Amino acid sequence: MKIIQGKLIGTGLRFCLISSRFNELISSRLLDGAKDALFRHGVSPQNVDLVWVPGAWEIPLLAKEIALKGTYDGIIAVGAVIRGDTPHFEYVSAEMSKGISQVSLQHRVPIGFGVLTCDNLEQALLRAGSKSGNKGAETAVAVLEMANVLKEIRTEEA
Ligand code: INI
Repeated sequence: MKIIQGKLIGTGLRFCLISSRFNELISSRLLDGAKDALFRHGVSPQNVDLVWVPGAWEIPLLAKEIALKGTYDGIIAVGAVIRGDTPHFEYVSAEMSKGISQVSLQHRVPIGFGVLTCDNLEQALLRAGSKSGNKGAETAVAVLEMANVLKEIRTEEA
C-alpha cells in the first residue's frame, strides 16, 4: 500500500496571508497564530506576504487575484464574522465561504479557511488564542500540509 501524505515542513514554500480588518481584535490574533505556526514549521518570513481586506466579504476576490499570480504554495485567510441583529451575518459568511472554496478548486491552490463564524464575540475570543486554541494557527498548519501533499501528488503525475 502506498501512502501519500504531506510533511509539515515549510522550507522553501511561499504563502500569502489574507486578513480582514473587520473585527480586527480577533483577526489580528488569528493572524499572529498563523504567522507563528508557519515560522515554527520552517517557513521563511521572506516567503510570507500579507494582504489586508476590509471585511470577510472581500476575501474571495483577493484570494482569486493572489491565486492568479501563481506564485504561492498556499493562501491562508483569517477573519471573523460575528452575528448581529440582522441577517447580514448569513450573507457575508455564506458568500465568503463559498467564494473561498470556489477559488481554491478553480485555481488548484490550498486556501485555509481561518475565518471564524461565531454567534458572539466570546465564541470568537475563545478560538483566537485562548481556551479553544487558535484557529489561525490550525489553518496555517492545514495549508502547509496541503501544499506538501499537492507537491507529492503533482510530482507523481509528472
Ligand atoms: N465583515 C466581517 O469580516 N465580519 C463581520 O462580522 C461583518 N459584519 O457582521 O458585518 C462584516 N461585514 C463587512 C463585510 O465583510 C464587507 O466588508 C462590507 O459589507 C463592505 O463590502
